[in-house]
Amino acid sequence: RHKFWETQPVGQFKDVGDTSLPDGSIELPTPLSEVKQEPYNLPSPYEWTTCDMDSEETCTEVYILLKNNYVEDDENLFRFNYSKEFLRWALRPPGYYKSWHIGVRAKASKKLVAFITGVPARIRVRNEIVKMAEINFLCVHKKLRSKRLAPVMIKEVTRRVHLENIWQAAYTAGVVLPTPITTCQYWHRSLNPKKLIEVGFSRLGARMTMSRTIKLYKLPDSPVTPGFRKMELRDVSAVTRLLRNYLSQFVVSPDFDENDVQHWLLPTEDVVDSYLVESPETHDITDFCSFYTLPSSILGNQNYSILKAAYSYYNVSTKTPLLQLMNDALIVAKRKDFDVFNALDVMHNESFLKELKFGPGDGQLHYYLYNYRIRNALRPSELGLVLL
Ligand code: YNC
Ligand code: MG
Repeated sequence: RHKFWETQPVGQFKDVGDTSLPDGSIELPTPLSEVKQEPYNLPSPYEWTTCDMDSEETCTEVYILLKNNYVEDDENLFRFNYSKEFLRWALRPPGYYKSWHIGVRAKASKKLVAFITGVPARIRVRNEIVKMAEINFLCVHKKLRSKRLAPVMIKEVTRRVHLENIWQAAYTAGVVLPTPITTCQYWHRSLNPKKLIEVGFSRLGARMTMSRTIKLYKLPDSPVTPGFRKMELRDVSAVTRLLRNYLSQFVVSPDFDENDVQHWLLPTEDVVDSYLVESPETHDITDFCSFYTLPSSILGNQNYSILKAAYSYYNVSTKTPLLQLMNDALIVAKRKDFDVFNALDVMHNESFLKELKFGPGDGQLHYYLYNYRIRNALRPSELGLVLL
């Protein structure tokens, strides 16, 4: 069934429910001298390239490849349109390896036709902190699909991760592979319902008019929580403490230090937004919320070409009710002109989705670990990890 994945150190479907297999590494690391030193072979018209994301020209090539060939929804109405700034942010976290930003070019034209990336991360699984690669942006040009290029790209990124003495990875996909650690659902909160309906993202509810729908999703002009403000550089240590403490309750989560928080959560214009609640009395940082900016191209609509979407990232409430905190996040996202606010049913998100008028999406997001077995799949609420 899965000619490639059956050969890989991942939980296999045949082993689901087998309690004799231990949790943790599936294969032991090999000495670095035994890691294959040369790249895997590509079909002869193609060659490997390492993509230098500092280069404006290379970043533009990657941007264009993904803009035209990356993930679409089931009905092919929308395609992710990650911005160049976003790609630079996503691919250059603390300690990143340029060698993990892997492209494939046509030898003749030098055109970029495929891409896959990894970035390093420390991921905690129960009590163990594991150095991993987060694998993302696997993309093969539409004209080169179904030629088994993806397995070669996955093997090559694996080889380059092994060369850095890292033996585990985390990734998400919309497709079912052997075997998910959990399966999540996206929920969508309309901010601009008229546009969402016009472009086919959502439908007018039964017995609803457009004006009733607009009224249903109306939000206040500004956040209601006293002390709610944008995160700043001076907040990094307080946010790190708050977030580390919060994430420790989940079975799988990133192990963020201050450098990671500065990179992943300090606001970057049109990439990531973070807000916190500073107690007006004690000046303690008690609550935190964040979202990233990921527009989608709208395929074949006369009036609109871009859907501006915010994606819930990491949120922590200790004093402000999570419902109120997330409503304030919706308010600032609306003020920033987002059309929709998306959230997975991970962490404590279930507790606000229905009340804040999110609706369930179609399509699921499966989370995977490479070379790390977890015997029993998690509930989405046990997962404290959001990948981009
Ligand atoms: C996928 N998304 O099952 P079997 S997500 C992993 N992730 O293998 P071919 C995938 N594997 O079943 P195509 C996959 N999609 O025979 C397909 N596969 O064992 C498997 N789409 O290869 C598939 N981006 O080259 C099958 O297929 C084999 O030409 C078939 O290429 C696939 O970034 C793809 O959705 C996805 O660009 C590149 O369809 C192409 O169809 C495409 O014949 C649109 O491949 C964009 C899209 C995927 C987004 C993502 C995470 C990727 C994770 C990869 C796995 C990482 C493992 C860990 C490595 C480091 C380890 C260490 C240490
Ligand atoms: Mg292919």
